[in-house]
Amino acid sequence: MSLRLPLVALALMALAPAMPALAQHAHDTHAPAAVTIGNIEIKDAFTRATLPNAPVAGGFMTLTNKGSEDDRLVSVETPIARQGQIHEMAMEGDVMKMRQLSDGLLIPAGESVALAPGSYHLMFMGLTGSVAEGDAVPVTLTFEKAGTITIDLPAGGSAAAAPAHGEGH
Ligand SMILES: [Cu+2]
Repeated sequence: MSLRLPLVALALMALAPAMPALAQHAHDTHAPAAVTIGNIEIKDAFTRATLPNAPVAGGFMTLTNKGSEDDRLVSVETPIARQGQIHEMAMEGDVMKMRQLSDGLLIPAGESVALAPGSYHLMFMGLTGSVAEGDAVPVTLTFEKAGTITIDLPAGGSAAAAPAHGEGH
């Protein structure tokens, strides 16, 4: 009995710093936690449901380099597509087009790079099936320095502009 009170007190103290965040995001019961590999933090990852027979799907997330050296996302693979590519949007004449980044995507030291609809994104080429809202699509990311990690991208609706349960948008 004499041990119980101190343990409860410790548990409360441990929880206390997290409580304002919990209260603020009380609705985000399914919020994907940030994932870290090496110095790279991956947050707010998501994909979008595809229309029937769509040939491609996109992948979106925020990558933050917490290290003191630049890193680079160099490749992406997923079992739902024959090939994963890293794309940017760029003007070609008057037309905004997407283009593969053959040298990968630079993530400068200390900075965040957002992969978002209309901007940098992952592109899954040659889908072998369709993506339905609520699916979790496994994606393997390889960084030049941080290494390789597989994460699940939760699928939002076909027009989702942000993770369905993301934070603070
Ligand atoms: Cu693309």
